[in-house]
Amino acid sequence: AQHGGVTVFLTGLSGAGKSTVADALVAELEAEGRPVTVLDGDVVRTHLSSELSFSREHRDLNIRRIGFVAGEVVKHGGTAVVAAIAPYDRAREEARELVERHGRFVLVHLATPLEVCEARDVKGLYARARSGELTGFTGVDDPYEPPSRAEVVVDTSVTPLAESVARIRAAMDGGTVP
Ligand code: GGZ
Repeated sequence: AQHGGVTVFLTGLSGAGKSTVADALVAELEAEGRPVTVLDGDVVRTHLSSELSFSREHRDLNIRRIGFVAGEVVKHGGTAVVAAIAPYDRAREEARELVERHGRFVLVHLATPLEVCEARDVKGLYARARSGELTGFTGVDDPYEPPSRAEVVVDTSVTPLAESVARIRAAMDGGTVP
């Protein structure tokens, strides 16, 4: 299928499955010969936002930077996949505006329940947040605002990975010339 630039923006709590879904989506796109720019929160915070904390101001600045880079990719007809907590609706909508000047924006809310994310606790961060060793952790003592408008909503505790990817692909392809 022919396609213009598009950004898929995965938002959700730590442990919601953002990186897992992003990896599977990226693998599928690359297998089709479609190069992808991946902007994973963890990696961005190492290379592009290393000086930033997890204050609201810094989280918003992080998402603004990601939105700008994604917009540049989309401007040139590329595909960007973002995986970031992005807890504030206004910052996500700002990213949408930066991208939609140049192409399509697909917001995917990974709405996996907090209890499930916490039970997974891949990096032990929820345990550290509950014990008070780590403060300002999203979902524990820092807010997560659910998206006011998301093109796709997926709970990874009930939806199989392949189905999540298929639903995102359908949203990405919607409106393009076959
Ligand atoms: C949330 C935190 C925090 C706090 C460290 N709150 O699951 P992870 O570990 O591997 O990914 C999370 C990552 C969040 O970075 P983002 O750039 O996606 O956040 S934001 O969009 O809000 O800017 C988590 C880890 O960093 N981490 N401290 N206090 N997540």
